[in-house]
Order: sequence, then C-alpha cells, then structure tokens
Amino acid sequence: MSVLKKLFAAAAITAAIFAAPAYAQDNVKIALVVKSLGNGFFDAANKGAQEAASEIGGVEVIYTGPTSATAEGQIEIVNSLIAQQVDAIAISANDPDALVPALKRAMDRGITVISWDSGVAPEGRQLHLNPSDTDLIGETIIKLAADRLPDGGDVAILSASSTATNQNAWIEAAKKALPEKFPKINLVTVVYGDDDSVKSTNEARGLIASHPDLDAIIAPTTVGVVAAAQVVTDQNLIGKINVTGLALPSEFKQFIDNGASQAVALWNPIDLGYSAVYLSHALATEKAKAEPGAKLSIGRVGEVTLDDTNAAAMAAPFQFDKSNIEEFSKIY
Ligand code: RAM
Repeated sequence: MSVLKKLFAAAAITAAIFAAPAYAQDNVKIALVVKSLGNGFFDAANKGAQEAASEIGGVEVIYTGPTSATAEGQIEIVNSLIAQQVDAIAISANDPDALVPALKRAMDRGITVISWDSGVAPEGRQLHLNPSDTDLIGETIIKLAADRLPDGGDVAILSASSTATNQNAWIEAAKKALPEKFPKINLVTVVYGDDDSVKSTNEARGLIASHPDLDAIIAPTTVGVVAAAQVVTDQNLIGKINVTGLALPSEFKQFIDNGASQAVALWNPIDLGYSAVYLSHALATEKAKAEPGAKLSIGRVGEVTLDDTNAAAMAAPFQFDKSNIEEFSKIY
C-alpha cells in the first residue's frame, strides 16, 4: 500500500470510529429478570433474549431471577443490578406494586426499566410488553375448557402466585367473560400453586378432593398446568377431568398424548424474550422513546404500539392439540 493510501485508510478508520454512535462500542448490559429460575417458559424466553443480543451486537444479557417466585427475591436482585450498574432491567414481575420503589430507584440512576410478561404498575417502568391481549387470554382459557363441555360444567383455576400481575389480570378477564359468553360454565374456585411444582401438585390434589364433580382444571401457568395434568394422570382421572390452560408444548406434549388434556394455548416465549431485549436496548440507547402512541420496532418479530399507559400487546395465543403439539414441542 502506498503511503498516501495508508494515510487515507487510517483516516477512514478514525472517521468510522467517531461516526459510530457511542453505544455501538459499549457493552450494553440488559438484565432479564424472571419470576423464578428453573421455569421452562423463562428458559425459552432467555433463548430469544440471547438471540436478540447476538443479532443487535454489543449486548450482554444477564439472565437472573429468584429461586422461588416472590417479590422479595426480585427486589434483592434489582438492588444488586443497580449496584452492578446495568444499562437496562427487563422484568417479569411477581407483584405489580411491591417492586415499584426498587425499580424507581433504578430509573433514578439512569437505568432503563421495562416489564414484560407480568407487569409492574406504570410508575415503576417505562413500558410494559404483554404477550397478547389480556381479555383475549382470559376468554381463551375459559373457551378451552368450555369447548369440551357442551352441556356446561364445573371448572377450577389453578394459578401461579396470588400476586402475579399477569395471571390475576387473565383471571379477572376470564371472570368477566363467563356470564356473557359461557353461562353454563361454573367457576368453583381459584387456588394458587406459586409456579412451584410441589405446591401446584398439592393444590391440584386439594381441588380434586374438595370438588368431586369437577369437570376441568384450568391452569394459566406453564408450571401449574403440568402439575395438574400429572395429578389427573396419576389418579386415573383421564376422561373425567380435562386439564387445560397455558402450556409449553415441549413440557406438555405427553399430556395431550395420554388424553389428560384435549388442548392448551400459549404464545411464542422465544419471541417474547427476544422482543423484551430488543425494546430494552432501543430505550437504553435512546433509539426509541416510550410514550403513548409510539410505534416501536421489535426486530424480526415486527412492531408494537404503546397505549396510553405505555403498554403494548403482541400476537394472539396459539392453540395446541393432537394435530400440532409434536411439531411445536421441538421449538419451545
Ligand atoms: C408461567 C409463568 C409466566 C406465564 C406462563 C404462561 O411460566 O407464570 O409468567 O406467562 O406461565
């Protein structure tokens, strides 16, 4: 290379370095805080989160959460993430209010905070990403049971924790849909398994023991639905009690195969984790602003529009049954 060419090349490199936005050279640290570790749904979301990180480049995703699904455990984690000076926190919250002070502290220190999957109150985050429309999910979980009960029947809900924002919103929506759209379905009770397999198993056993006429258990949690289907299988109640709700196909396929369940629903957890990281990065690097009406890109997944509480919803839930669960069980 001639001296002149070398000089030009050096100048071009210098120009490129200075032209690049500051964050392109930084390592943007995004913490994906989940309700609890050891939950396959969140492991799948983390897959998508890591995918977004490598697609964007210069991003480190820290996957973290408490060992059990409590707000206290998440508050401790948020405090340590503030001390570590991460750039963004994307949280699926165990409580809409209890986390607000800690998350406010994070935002006061310049950390971007979003919630996804299970939200925090608007004052504790910049935006919230719902996997799907709340009313639609509420109606879907009842419809899944009602479709198999043409003459009506008794159903019970086995939820996650009693403070989980997402499950509580879905249950409220389900209760709203019942009298209008499913008048023959009788919701006998709601119990809470805390997204813990052992507690969910015990709660499912308790439901069956105290409601001998139960026709269906609806679990709007991937942990609870597996526990309930296992109990129905173990107690030889297949054909008597239909288990349904929100399930991860890879964990639940066996219960569609053995008939403990006819059908379940869910959205793509990989896309959800991907989108949470995508949005966190856009806000943290000031490529996007969270404000009502804003249309925000979520990369390969598309785009979402923020409502007047800075919340957005992704796609409609997808139904899994004998015809397609095998195929989806290989993906998530
Ligand atoms: C569990 C969690 C999560 C929920 C899914 C459907 O894994 O409670 O928050 O979205 O179920």
